[in-house]
Amino acid sequence: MRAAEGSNRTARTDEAWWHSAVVYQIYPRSFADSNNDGIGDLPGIVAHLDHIAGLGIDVIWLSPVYRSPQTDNGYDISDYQDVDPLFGTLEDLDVLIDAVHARGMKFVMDLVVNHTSDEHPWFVQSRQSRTGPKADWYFWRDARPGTVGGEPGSEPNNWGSAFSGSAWQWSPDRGQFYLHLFSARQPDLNWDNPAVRDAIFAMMNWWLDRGIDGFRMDVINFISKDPELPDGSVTDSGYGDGMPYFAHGPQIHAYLAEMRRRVFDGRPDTYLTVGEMPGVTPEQAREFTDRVHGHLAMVFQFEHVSLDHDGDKWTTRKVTVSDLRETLGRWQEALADAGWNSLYWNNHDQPRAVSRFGDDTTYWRESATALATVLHLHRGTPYVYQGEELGMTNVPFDDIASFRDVESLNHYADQTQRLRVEPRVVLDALRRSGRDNARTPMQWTGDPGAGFSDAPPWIPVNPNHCWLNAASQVDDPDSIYQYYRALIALRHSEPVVVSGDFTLLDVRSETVYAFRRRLGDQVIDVVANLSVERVTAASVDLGTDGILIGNYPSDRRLVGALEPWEARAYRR
Ligand code: TEU
Ligand code: CA
Repeated sequence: MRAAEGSNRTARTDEAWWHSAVVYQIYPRSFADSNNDGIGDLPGIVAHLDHIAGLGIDVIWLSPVYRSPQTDNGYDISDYQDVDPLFGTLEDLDVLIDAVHARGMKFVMDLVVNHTSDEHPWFVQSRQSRTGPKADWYFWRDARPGTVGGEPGSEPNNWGSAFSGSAWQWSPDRGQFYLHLFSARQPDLNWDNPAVRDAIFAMMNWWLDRGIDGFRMDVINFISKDPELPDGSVTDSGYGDGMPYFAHGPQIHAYLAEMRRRVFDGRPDTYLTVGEMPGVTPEQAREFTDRVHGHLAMVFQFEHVSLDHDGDKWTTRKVTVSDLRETLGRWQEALADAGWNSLYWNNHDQPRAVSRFGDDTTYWRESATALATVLHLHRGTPYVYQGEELGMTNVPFDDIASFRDVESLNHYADQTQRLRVEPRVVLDALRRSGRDNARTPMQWTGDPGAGFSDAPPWIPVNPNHCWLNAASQVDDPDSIYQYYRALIALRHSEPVVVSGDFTLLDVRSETVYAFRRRLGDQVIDVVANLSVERVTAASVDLGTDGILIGNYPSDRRLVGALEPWEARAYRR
């Protein structure tokens, strides 16, 4: 860790609290198991809160712990106002919320209201009758005219599900199909029904009254669909792409504005709200996150995490530094004077960034810290996904039996059975892009269970835990953990990091990512060599003075050149 001590220059007063915050995402199944059933839980999180507080984190985002049959690991909820016994009780959650607040951190829950579980009483009732109380709380449609309901080709339209297969499931009880953009056990809610919105806003208010500080909102830009539900253009999957008809639908602004009005506006505090929005553009994000006219504090966009494939996540494509510069730079520019960016490399749906964009072998530490330097010094709110602060990597699963994720298992079945693709070919894709890469148990120690559990874990531990773990890093000044701590401290001590404008610096290099942050007379230059070659960078002073933070020891820094995966931030 090489950081100059903080200055007490003040940030701009109109900054929202989350502008200077750093968020830590917890995936509860994989964080810490306190009762040795091999599955992470709430008391396990409480027991490790100091690891997170030790980083200087301001906000914890907890992925779903609500009652759920766990088809999609909790993103399929059967009771929004109760905790699944797997994770504990509502009382356990209150203890966690209090423990987080006692450490000066805020607590954000995951809101999954584009769909419920098919075990949610709302759906159970809705399926029972076409005229019952919840009859149109979901998207029910008759079979395509002239077809036999339930037969292939009888689906109301040709949309494909994100988890392979059709987006429609036949229900013999009701004699109709219901829509599910994700698994068949995640039926989409019909937000066009005001009673659905009433129930959801009441539930959100119930949670805010329990003392949480905001929501991360799951695929929130999918809640308004084109009422015609027209066919989409057919893709390689053989199904139609429904995105143009269910992303940013006709009522999206009306429903989010109603949410803001009926849940957040009347309250004294301000809440962190981040909307996950696949397919959102910078222009749309600017509108959604405008401080005055917008509805959300920020959104999660997907452009930079889609650079290494051609739209189908199971394909692969080389990512260049200029791709990253171009994409992230465009988002910085678009939200420079209105709206606000979220900043992330990792989450529970993405493979580990150090393996994906970095080098998880020779330059593991350097690439993990270089990527972190670039991300954390951009303008926006950084998110750290559990294990990222340790440099956790993708996992070399060599057998389909090790995988757990419904998206990956459905894809494997679909490719090997329907298209007769070689299993090892599909396994390659799962190893590279599968979500289980992010979901292996947190590596606390080098012990057999990685300090996660003494019981066999629900998903295998990454074998590299024997050397890659928290115990070997938290007290090591040169560790990735300590480097994240220093980066986060910079955001808290340097107003320019929070409020400074952003300018990409053209250093005429294929592999150097360089930019400037400026706030009045405060200027910081960030230069990062995202390659294994030593490089020089034109028109940027690479001296050894004024270095705020750098991931190479000072005695190894060259004047005028950057070592492989070296990153530096200069106060100019
Ligand atoms: O993810 C939505 C989403 O965009 C992802 O499904 C993405 O397309 C895919 O993971 C890329 O591989 C949210 C949650 O984050 C995810 O965990 C859930 O599975 C999904 O919604 C359904 O709730
Ligand atoms: Ca447990």
